[in-house]
Amino acid sequence: ALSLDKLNMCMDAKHHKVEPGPEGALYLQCSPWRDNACCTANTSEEAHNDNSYLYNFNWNHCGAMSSKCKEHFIQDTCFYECSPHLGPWIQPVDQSWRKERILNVPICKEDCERWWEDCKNDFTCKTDWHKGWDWSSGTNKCPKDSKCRKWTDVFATPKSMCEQIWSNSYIYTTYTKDSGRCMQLWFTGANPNKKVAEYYLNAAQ
Ligand code: FOL
Repeated sequence: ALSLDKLNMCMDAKHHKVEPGPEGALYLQCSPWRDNACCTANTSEEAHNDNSYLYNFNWNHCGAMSSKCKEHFIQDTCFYECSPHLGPWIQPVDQSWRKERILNVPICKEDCERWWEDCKNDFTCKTDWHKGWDWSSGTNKCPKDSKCRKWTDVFATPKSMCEQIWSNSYIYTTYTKDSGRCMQLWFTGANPNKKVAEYYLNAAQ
């Protein structure tokens, strides 16, 4: 948070750049952020790997995650690591691995719903993927007191998934991608989220 410009800044977290800026090339699903990004090219490439060095996070903790579901987690990682327009939702946090987090970012209805739809035949053992894993092997495994369950038993609705999975990083909205009132994980061309951040920044005063 070296920058006072809430519309163009990077959070002080594990892999974020100090300031946003252009990256010559970002990898595959992160490429929409290449003109102005908080992630480096290396981070963007790692975002596409299982058990990547970013968080050693194991998507396959209840058997192999389907590729269509994983695609959304890769996109979420790109959004989280690369977005330069999250200023209105950046909060200080007392965690060993980061000093700032995002809280209640309004996610577009379609992005949340497609994510849930594409994961609904997968399995998981936890609602909050930020806390409470067994890390004794170096990667996250389901804790002893948990069981792998159908996605839809763990997350009954798209809203519950989007809000709970990263401990309220997102808030579900009924705004659609064309509304200018919600943040898009999936976009092509110019980043549509700057205008959304501008709206919420002004709405807050
Ligand atoms: N995506 C979004 N949208 N928001 C996020 O906050 C986010 N965070 C991550 C990835 N994508 C995100 C990072 N994920 C641990 C678990 C997950 C993780 C980072 C770290 C972890 O080490 N959990 C420990 C507790 C650590 C602590 O809080 O001190 C655990 O108990 O499982």
